[in-house]
Amino acid sequence: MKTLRLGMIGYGFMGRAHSNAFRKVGNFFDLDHQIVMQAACGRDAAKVGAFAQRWGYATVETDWRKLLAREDIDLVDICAPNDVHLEIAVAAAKAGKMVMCEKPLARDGREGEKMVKAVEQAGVPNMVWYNYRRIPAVTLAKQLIDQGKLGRIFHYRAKFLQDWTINPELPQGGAGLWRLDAKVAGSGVTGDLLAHCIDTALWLNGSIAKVNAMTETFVKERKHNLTGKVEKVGIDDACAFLARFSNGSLATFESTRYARGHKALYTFEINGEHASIAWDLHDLHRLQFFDHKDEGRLRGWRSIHVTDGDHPYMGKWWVPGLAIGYEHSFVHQVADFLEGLATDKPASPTFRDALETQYVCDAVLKSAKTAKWEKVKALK
Ligand code: SOE
Repeated sequence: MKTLRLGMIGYGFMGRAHSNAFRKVGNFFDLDHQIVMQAACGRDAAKVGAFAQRWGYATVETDWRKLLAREDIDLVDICAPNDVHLEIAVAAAKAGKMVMCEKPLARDGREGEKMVKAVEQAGVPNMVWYNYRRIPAVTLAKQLIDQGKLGRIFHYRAKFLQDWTINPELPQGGAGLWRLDAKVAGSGVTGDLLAHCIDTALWLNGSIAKVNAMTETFVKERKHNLTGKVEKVGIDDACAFLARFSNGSLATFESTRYARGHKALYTFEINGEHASIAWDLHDLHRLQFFDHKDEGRLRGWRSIHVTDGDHPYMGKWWVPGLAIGYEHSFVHQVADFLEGLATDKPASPTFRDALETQYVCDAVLKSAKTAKWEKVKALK
């Protein structure tokens, strides 16, 4: 078995989700590579030290440049805020490291293009963590669509609703709240939440040709944690957009952090000529399926409990009927990345695949400004 020595950059929510995946993957999947938890990197020595101890990293770095200079690191995982993805990824590629990067790839398409160029010129394996693709029910949706069970697709409808920023006293910036700081995050719900919906949509239904969007910033000013001053809020708190896919289907996408009562309600529904499917993150192991080809008297929405041995990924886990959860989507992502290394067929989304999501986000934010339909830049 080959070893793959991991250097993790960042120790927040995603640092934990990814570390958990790297630790578990070898217990459940048959792989050619064994992950070695080699180093954790973060600016706060005490915090990153405690993180490294908890998750089993052998060493600690407080400067990512030092981590990249080390010869005992093969794979770098970027779990730091969006504004440093570009710089770290380009340097990691130049240092010949494999690179995994938390979503969104970058703050915008321009940054994303530089990242794609860097990993492709260096020829290093790369991947972006759009984890929801790898929830078994979502992967099953992909299989059903690819098998032609839905036929021609007419409609795609997606939402990602949260409610954690309604309080106007919530500050922006700094640890945990950089998502509210446009300079760091790039955008608000568009890059943070709709990016997930867009990634899944591109994967399930192909490219998006054009969009027409509206955004709103409900709380215009917030105290900034780093400067201590009340500053203008630059992110979109809510965004809704219409889209036309290249296959002719019509779509609506909506995301907000102001939907009181919803914590992380990601849902999508797809209506095709023969069948429809629907999925809901709050009930993530179920896929709703309606098949018009069923005998008329028995026709109806069926709720498939995606936990059987022949469902995607499920044969690797417990016994039929026992559900898995959110964290497993990350384990699946590592398993697929390693499978991609072993077979030389890179697992998706690579940086280049994820750049397409970035282009859609750019068009959405542009349309919200121009109040016009905007074309999505085509991925080369
Ligand atoms: C924001 O609250 C957030 O944590 C996103 O950043 C994640 O990508 C999403 O999966 C859950 O919500």
